Amino acid sequence: MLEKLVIANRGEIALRILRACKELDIPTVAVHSKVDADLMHVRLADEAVCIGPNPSSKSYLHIPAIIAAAEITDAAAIHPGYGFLAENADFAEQVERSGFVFVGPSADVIRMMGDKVSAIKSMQAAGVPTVPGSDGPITQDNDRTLRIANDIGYPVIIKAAAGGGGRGMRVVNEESELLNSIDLTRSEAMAAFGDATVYLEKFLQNPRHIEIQVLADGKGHAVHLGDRDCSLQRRHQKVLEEAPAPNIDQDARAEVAASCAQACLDIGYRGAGTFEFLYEDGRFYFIEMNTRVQVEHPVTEMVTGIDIVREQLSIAAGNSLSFTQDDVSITGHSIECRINAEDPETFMPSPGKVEQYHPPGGSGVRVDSHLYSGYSVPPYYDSLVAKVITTANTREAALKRMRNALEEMVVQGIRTNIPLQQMLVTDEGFLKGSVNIHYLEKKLGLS
Ligand code: MV4
Repeated sequence: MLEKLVIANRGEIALRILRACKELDIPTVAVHSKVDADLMHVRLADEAVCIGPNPSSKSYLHIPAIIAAAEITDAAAIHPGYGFLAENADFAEQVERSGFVFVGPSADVIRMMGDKVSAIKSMQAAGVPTVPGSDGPITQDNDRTLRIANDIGYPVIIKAAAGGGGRGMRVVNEESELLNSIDLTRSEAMAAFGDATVYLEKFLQNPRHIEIQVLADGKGHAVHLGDRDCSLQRRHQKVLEEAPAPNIDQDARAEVAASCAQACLDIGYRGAGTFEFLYEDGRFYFIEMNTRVQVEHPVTEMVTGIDIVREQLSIAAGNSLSFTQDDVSITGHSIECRINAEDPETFMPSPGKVEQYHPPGGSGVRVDSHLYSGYSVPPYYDSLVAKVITTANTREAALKRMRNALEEMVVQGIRTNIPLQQMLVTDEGFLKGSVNIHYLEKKLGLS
């Protein structure tokens, strides 16, 4: 196993990684900004290094500081968690060049998936279904561009190759708007990413967001761990996720999941990964791949019994996958509610001191959180403070457990979105299953 691990992250995921290390007897190094000295995982880690001031640009995003921390503590590996540097190919490259193991895929694969055009190309080559589109960058040849859009059929969506996660996109409803919209999207992409490359896709009007979790060892073995439904989102921030996705066509599901595992082998994928799809009218359309562990990984863990972070560490240590696809089965249903330090009505961040914290518990209830009574949520970072995950034999029973868990949970001193989550898990449309990506924003717009 790895001899010592730097946890290059903060909050709940840093604690999640620390707990996996403790199970595997891997010594840990917490790296943190000034204000984060009293984070739960910093207290529990074997060693801690302050890597800089509070702004993440000077701490959690500062590559030399993180690599220096690995050097002075004589660590073997670095786990990036999610966000921050997790999908930064240059970081992965510098980590490996400095002689450390990066817990994730190779820098080349991260780079390939970071460029959405090359990601889509590699998926098409591997037999993963994609959205009808330009199959490559839009060129200066406007006649060609107009022809491609006509072939796809309006509405189309223009996306920046360097974008992703909802950044750098524009929907075009008719031909007369196309070329101007491409110019605008190009300028925005250049300003935001330093890369003006854009491509076209058919715009799907009411899809669901379904993703498939994979694990691969980079040694010829890859498995999928089934799907998750992440359609409940607001401004590209997921709010509630579940596994498995309810009401999915069984043949389409099995076929797309198998194609994801195969794609991992084709591209030489190593580690945990997620294939993001839009799902509409019983069909899957690949849009992006995430090369990191995701916030919502626990729902997959709960229905497969597989510890995804433990597997990430094992793969990074050079081990082959210890199980095959036949060993993976989906049992029951799991739901995750993200608890954010934010105003439940305005969604404004609500940092401050947590005067009282009482997590829910009982059978089928898991809470991934770094909170404790007396902890101060700093204003500098993401507002996620807890994930409540409930699991049961059926979706209905998991939802019942979630309603009870949210009722039991106490977070005083700061505002949280618990009231929003309580509304969601009693919402009639959501309870039926299969809401689309616009459902939550529409509901909030009406209320
Ligand atoms: C789309 C789409 C409709 N059609 N692509 C937004 C985030 C990024 N990952 C891709 N996104 C979308 N791509 C086509 N061809 C609609 C979205 C989209 C979306 C996707 C997933 C989850 C939430 C979303 C919210 C708005 C738009």
